[in-house]
Amino acid sequence: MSERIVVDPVTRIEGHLRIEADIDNGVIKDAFSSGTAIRGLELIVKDRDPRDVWAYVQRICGVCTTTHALAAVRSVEDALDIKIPRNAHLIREIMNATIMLHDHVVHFYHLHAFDWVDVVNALKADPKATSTLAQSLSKWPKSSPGYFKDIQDKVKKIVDSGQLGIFANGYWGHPGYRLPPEVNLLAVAHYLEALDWQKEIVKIHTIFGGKNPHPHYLVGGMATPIDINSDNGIHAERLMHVSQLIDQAIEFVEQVYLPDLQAIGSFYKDWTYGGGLDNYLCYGDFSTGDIRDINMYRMPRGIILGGNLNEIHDVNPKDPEQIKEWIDFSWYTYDGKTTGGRHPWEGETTFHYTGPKGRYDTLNTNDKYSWLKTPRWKEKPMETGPLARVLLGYAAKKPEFVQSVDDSLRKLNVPLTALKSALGRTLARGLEAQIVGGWMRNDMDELLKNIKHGDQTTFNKAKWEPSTWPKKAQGVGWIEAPRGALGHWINIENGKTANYQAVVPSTWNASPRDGKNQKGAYEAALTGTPVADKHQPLEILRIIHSFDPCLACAVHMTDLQNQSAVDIRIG
Ligand code: NFE
Ligand code: MG
Repeated sequence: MSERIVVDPVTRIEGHLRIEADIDNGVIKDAFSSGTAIRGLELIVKDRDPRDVWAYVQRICGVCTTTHALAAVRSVEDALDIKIPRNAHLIREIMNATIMLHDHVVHFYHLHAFDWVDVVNALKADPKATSTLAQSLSKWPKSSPGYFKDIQDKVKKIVDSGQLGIFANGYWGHPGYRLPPEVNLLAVAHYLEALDWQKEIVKIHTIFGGKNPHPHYLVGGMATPIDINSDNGIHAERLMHVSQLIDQAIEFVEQVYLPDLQAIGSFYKDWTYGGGLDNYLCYGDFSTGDIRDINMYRMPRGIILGGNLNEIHDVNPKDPEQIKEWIDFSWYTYDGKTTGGRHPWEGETTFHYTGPKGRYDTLNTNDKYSWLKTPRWKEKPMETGPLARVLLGYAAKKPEFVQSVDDSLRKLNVPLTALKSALGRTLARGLEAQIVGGWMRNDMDELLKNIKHGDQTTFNKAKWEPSTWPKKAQGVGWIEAPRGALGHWINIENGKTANYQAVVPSTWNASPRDGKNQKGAYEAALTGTPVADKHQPLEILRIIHSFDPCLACAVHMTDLQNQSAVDIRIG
């Protein structure tokens, strides 16, 4: 007899995620991922000016705070065949790289590390031994015994107060924690340092996009002008500031984040759970040429099926036979029907809530059970995100990916298959942060060179006026966001937005079953995992957090009549 356990809400994520898992003899036999709250913005942009859409849909999420705006401007520029100036392209690349690094570091330290790191156990560490360990791992200067003693005192004060504050509600002392006290203390110190670091790197957004969260974009380029001799816009001093911030960001990734991943990972090598589907999807991104030239992508593009790295299948978001969102287990209808799949250009956002009313124990997972739709590639479930990108980059034999993966696997002394796990996904995030950091440096150098040669252009106004547009147009804007492949599909009619659909990385990964009863990526990753203590399901958090869920992104639709659809109580 299996027993169903419920984790709701999953914390240290964005949005509302509920996991139900059937446990039999201490092992997860089946799992269900449900988005329990609705919000969002696909309907809001209907009939609006396509040039304004980015500003609305950017508000889908404040975590991947730049990605939806970028996907939106790309979708409109694709529909209207608008080319943007080189400088605007470079600035967008740098801004996308900025969110990638910011998000990965924040995810690791602030949202995920405590699934592996026991804060309370850090009190047992010897600060001197911690210092010796830190100096053996990296040349990062903050590593003296006194420094770690201070951190320990700080943590002790918090623990003694009985109010753990930011450390409250952890499963401290759980047998699943395996790090020696010194590694725990090192990670806690870097948790606190990363809090400071993350507020610095986002200044790149404030300089290029005016603010963060939600920096400004523009269809046809970027909104903030470059004028190196002025006091406004992007002048010389600000460009130097960006340059410095990029160097500092790369330094932190290389001297703190990556060594920590290696140090922590080495103690969990045999905890190999959380792999899952073995199908991986990437749209590709970070073009060194025009953004619609897929041959110039630095980030890989394609599909891996069944873990076969010897064959990469093409992915085309415009092909109606490739990408469809299914609703068989989602609280929606298509044209009055409760099942079926649609390509996003034909997509529809109509609610059909059939779940429990009021308080409930478990969901009826034999029927619709989530506000997320179910995206599938050729009717197959896919994992998207850092692990997908690193495996695709490896399969495509992109030198940076091959070198980075081989190096880190050698250091950990584990095979390539070890990447297909919760910890592998977490490591992949660090590896791509380093790779993307290098691209960001190159793009900034090219931008500085262009400006030095007198090119300050950031906006192409050739097709700004709707009178120059065709009566009907369709476009897709895709991007590799921190959590994976993101697509925005737009239909433009008579100068207005006729339909808009966003299919988001967390929608792929957190999706419920499809019409063929196939599991989504979270559900597959959980299945087969042993759970030591059903009252403290640390293993479930480890696996789910390794995807860095964002349910705000994944369920971006809203009830325009303000009707209550579901009652949620927390605590
Ligand atoms: Ni709200 Fe997002 C990212 C997007 S969702 S965080 O990354 O796009 O998966
Ligand atoms: Mg959507």
